[in-house]
Amino acid sequence: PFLINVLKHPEFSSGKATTRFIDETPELFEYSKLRDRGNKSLQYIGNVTVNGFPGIGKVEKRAFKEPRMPENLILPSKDIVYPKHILDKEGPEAVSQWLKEQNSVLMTDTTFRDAHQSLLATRMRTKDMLTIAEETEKAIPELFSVEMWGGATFDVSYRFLTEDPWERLRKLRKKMPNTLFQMLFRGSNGVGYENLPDNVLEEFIRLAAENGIDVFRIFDSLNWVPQMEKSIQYVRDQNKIAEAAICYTGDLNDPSQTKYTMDYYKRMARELESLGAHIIAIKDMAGLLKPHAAYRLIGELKNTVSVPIHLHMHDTSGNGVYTYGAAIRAGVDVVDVAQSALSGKTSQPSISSLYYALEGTSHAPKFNIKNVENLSRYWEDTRKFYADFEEGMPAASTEVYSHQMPGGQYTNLKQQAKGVGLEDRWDDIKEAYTLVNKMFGDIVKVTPSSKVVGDMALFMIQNELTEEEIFEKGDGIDFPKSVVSFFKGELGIPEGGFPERLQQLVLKGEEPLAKRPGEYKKPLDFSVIKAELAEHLDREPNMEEVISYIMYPQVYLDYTFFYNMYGEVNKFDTPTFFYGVRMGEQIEVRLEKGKTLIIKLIQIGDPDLEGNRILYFELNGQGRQVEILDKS
Ligand code: 3PY
Ligand code: ZN
Repeated sequence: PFLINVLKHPEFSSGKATTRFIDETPELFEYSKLRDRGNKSLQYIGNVTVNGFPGIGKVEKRAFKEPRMPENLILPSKDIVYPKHILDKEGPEAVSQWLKEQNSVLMTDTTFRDAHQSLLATRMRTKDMLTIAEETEKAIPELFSVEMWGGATFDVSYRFLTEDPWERLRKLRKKMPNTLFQMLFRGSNGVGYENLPDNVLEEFIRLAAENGIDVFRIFDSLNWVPQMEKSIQYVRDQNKIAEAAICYTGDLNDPSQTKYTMDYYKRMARELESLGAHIIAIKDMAGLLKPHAAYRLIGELKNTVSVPIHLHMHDTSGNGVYTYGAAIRAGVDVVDVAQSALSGKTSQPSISSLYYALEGTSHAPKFNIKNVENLSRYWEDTRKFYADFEEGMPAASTEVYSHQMPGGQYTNLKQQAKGVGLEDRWDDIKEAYTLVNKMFGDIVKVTPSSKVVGDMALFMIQNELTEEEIFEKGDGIDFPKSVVSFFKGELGIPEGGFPERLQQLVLKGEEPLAKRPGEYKKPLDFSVIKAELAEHLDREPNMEEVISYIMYPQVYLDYTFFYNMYGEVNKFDTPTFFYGVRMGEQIEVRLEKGKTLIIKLIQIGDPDLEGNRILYFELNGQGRQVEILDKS
């Protein structure tokens, strides 16, 4: 391509070029770079057009309309208090204090994280968030925070979206400078599924804070406080808000409950407060907290600790707004909600439903509801781009009170089941999930412990194993890797310990860990890993890249490979990213200011003997061909 640029350059073709022509004409490199970017884009678009997108497969691209942007927003008044400003000026304790002084209930908007993790298998792209980011801050400046990072989004960005999650954070931060950014942090598992050395946790938290995270919701998947202690300290060291979460499970109203009792939650809240939590969260990841239980729990916690209480729940059962109402009457300080068009079912309750439910009461939120409704139209339209990831439940279902599956796991486990050809056995899988929880001694189920239960349930269905058979033939059974790791104590220790007989069958003589898993892990030498990654990348990586590589080595390398092959696929509009282009369709890709690719598909050739097809495009008015292997 470089030579072609030289030949085409007007100065060259006019015959006036000297030997120093190439050195003195840097725009040739620009042409060649742009040409390369164009080629990569055509390769990507050609490939999804012919072969489809992973998880969707090859489907005809539908006609999508441009999402409606909010109109006539009422802008924030001058005297609005942004908790972000309090944090930046006065520190996290001042935010805690401020929260407690508020009469109206505050809200965290989860649309950018948990809502799409729970409804759309975490596939929301940064581009679709950036489009609405400024408007969100303008429309609802009264929010406590926006949850937009962590949980499964980190892994999924790299693995399925070919996006850098750090870039998502930085770009959103720029567009929403006055909003507290909140992330979900899996305690000693960081944003992964396995225990990390303490110095990795510390470095991750430092980088997350530096790139823009203000509130870290820290939980442990077994509610084991020793697994949360370090993370709380590291967040405090950064002068950011350490929100320590207690995962809610079981049913506080059930008189036969002996494990997850009021005393249990109060004891844990006290411990977390004494470790320096600025806020205590009740994290009801499955949506099991019933209204009356919420009223009792929040009331008791408010009398037990002096820090504010933040309630998170999923609306799976359909009782979410009722539960929030009860919690708000009991004095909860903040609740998690999602924009209406991405709320309900396995996601959070709707911000606007809750608004109207509280209207006229002393706790009513202060935001402008028309603004909120206006914003939701954007999400109504944008959600359609992701229709093929809507694997969730069609309507609210009270079955969740039995299977207790977290909202964030529902769509993902369904995808996992589909991956092993078990999508028709979904009802059996849910039943097996309930059974496995009982066999494991009734544990807290949230990433990664929920994944262990899910893996075991899939394993039992796949191998047609009953509970009795597990106990009879357990010695000869090769249990899934995550199950072995769990019984070894690599995720910590569940309340009440492990069920002994099953532990023996799974471990087959191996000794479980006697201490916190992190105690066995030596600090990683970042310079060694940096050098190793530099070899792979052929350049010096930054610390964000090093940390990503530590947490997800293969996923990260695959991402860089894919990125080198296809370039900035994050610049494509979402329908093009998932479905490619239709014959004759013209799309625009704005690479940067003044550099736009205009792409039109002209023709798809028949496959040759190896299955390769030639696709004919117009790229900025010029004919281009790419060869794509048809994998069908
Ligand atoms: C996650 O860890 O990703 C969760 O959403 C847990 O609820
Ligand atoms: Zn959640």
